Amino acid sequence: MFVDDTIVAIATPIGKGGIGIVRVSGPKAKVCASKIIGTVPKNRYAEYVPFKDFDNNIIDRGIVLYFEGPNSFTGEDVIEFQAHGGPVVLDILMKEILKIHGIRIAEPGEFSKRAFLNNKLDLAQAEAIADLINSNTEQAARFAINSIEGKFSKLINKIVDDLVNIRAFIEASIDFSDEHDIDFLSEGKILEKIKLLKDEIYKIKDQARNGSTIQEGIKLVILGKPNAGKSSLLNQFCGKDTAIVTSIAGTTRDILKESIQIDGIPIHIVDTAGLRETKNKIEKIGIEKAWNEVNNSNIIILMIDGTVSSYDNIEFYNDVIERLPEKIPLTIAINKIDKKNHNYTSNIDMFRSIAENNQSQRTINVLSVSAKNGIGLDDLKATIKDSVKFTASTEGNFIARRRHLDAIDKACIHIDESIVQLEEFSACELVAEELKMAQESLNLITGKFTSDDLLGKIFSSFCIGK
Ligand SMILES: Nc1nc2c(ncn2[C@@H]2O[C@H](COP(=O)(O)OP(=O)(O)OP(=O)(O)O)[C@@H](O)[C@H]2O)c(=O)[nH]1
Ligand SMILES: [Mg+2]
Repeated sequence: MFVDDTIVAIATPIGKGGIGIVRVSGPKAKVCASKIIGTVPKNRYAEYVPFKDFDNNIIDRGIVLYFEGPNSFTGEDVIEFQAHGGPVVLDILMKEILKIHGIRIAEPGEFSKRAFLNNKLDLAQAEAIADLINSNTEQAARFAINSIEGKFSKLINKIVDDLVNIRAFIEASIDFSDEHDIDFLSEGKILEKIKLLKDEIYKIKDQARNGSTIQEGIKLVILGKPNAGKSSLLNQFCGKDTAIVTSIAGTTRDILKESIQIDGIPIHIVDTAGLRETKNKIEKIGIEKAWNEVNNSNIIILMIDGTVSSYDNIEFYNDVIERLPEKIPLTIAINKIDKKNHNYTSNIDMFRSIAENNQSQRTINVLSVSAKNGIGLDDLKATIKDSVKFTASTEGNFIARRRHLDAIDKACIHIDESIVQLEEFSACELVAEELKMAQESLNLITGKFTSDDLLGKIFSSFCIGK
């Protein structure tokens, strides 16, 4: 990549600290070193020197590091000044550097973007840097470093290579089918290869789902009738009184959100207004908001008050279930077990029987809890973890984003379709076309062919100086 301008930014966080780093990358890096320390330092050696302004006054004294391109993070000449970590001293240093013609302040993520454009890392690796910096759990950080090290990209590149080979094989068999006796397709070799590839990509898909769960977390929405104990459950989950809890039906109106972790998985819990027919304008809006939260959730907990008659509860359940998307796993929590109410057993029996006779695609779990006293909370957590199909393994973990999952999903669809075309219609051209589309989709992950728009979107979410 050819760039004219040199960029500079403070790479350490804003605030006071022992050390603050100002990083410069681009063709003027050496000029910058000459202006600030009077010389170009030796490549890859740490030197303790005074940093000076244009009038030769010492601004600070610190370590300077020079990384000659292309052996630097960005692939360009890079100079790093490690000064004392005070906002004012770093500001003075920045001001002096910005006096040099051709040097400007870096945009967010611009160092990483240059590293990507200079082929120092691919897009999945660059994104993983931001994910490592932003990780909130140890597991997320460990997954992210694996992606930076190229674990994810390697798997994707292997599939892409295989796709290229199979396509070449098919095209050869189309081109030479008249001249040669060997018919690759009828020998089943290609089908075998594609099926192997399919197994591999589905495995990667599971791993990527784990990676995205760790990165983005899962959204859990608590639904139920007024007074069922939804807010009590939210409070119990996060260990504090986030929500107001009263015995007045219709206490919660607004959506309340809290994030917790279950074994390192971020869970974003949403407490909602109790669902019922109401004329109250405020409550109505609250109920509408509750339904809006449902569609993009990963899990729903339906809170049922076990002390209410099962007749009332089934009526409510039948109304609600119609509106819940089948793909979202449902956990029915029968609450207030501590009350030892005579209705409790019939509620449990009824909902267990619903779960056992469930004919739909939906996963349904039924649990006994007391939101007030925390009874059954561990079982509830285990069920949540099971529902998202998260399987932590010691190897093969990497961080992934929604966009990576979408690309893999798309590739899977094309690979499945290629098998159909081959098995049912022996349509070689269409098989090749499907495989090509699978390949293109996977290339989006590593950024082999990526639009400027997407790059802009990805890198602008990075922090400044990275
Ligand atoms: N004994 C007992 N009482 C509970 C339990 N869970 C909730 N409650 C009580 O039930 C009442 C309603 O609890 P909330 O948590 O406010 O119920 P909610 O579903 O959020 O209600 P709305 O916000 O009105 O929709 C309160 O008086 C709680 O103390 C429980 O497990 N056992
Ligand atoms: Mg509530």
